[in-house]
Amino acid sequence: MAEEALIVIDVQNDFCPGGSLAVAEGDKIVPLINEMIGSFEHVIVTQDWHPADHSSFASNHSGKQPYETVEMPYGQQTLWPDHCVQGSGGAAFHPGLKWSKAELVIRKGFRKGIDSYSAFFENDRKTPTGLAGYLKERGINKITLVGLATDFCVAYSALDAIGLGFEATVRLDACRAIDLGGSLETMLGKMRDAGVKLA
Ligand code: VGL
Ligand code: ZN
Repeated sequence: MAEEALIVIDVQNDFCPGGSLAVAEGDKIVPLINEMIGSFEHVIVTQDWHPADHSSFASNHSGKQPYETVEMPYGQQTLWPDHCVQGSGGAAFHPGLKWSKAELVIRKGFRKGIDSYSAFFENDRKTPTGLAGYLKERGINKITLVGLATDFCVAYSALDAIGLGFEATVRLDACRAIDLGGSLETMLGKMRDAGVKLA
């Protein structure tokens, strides 16, 4: 029988109003996500989890500002304000998120030299996080994604899920976007074209 999991992406203080990489209304989705957590048998949460010297932070590139891009060995990388530093309050889940039921916490972006938007692969698009193996071993072939941000970590995760043969639905009412230079429209189009269900 098809098993289904809810994947809650990066609902962390730094992505909510008051955080260092705040997504507008990032906190507004918490009550809906809590309701959804209650109705799924399998719940997995992801946590952006960077060392303080992470290469995705503009502060670690002299002369660079947040939202500029740099060329990394694995390709183009957007630079961000320092965010979700391992063990910091900003990296903690939003205090209202009822995530205790989660059977797995996937941490990503914990290696200095490489960022990871997707819950499945790091930004070299090759290094797996282990999530696909976990889902496959547990017989879970269908996922619903919610969280932050729609146009980065949620979209990259959904696209990788399809590429790996999972059925993927993004609940847009339980996501909010950064929308950097049209990134929301671009990523919604890519998800639609790839066969991600947008609900
Ligand atoms: C994210 C930018 C940098 C996200 C994480 O969760 O969408 N965006 N790190
Ligand atoms: Zn990050």
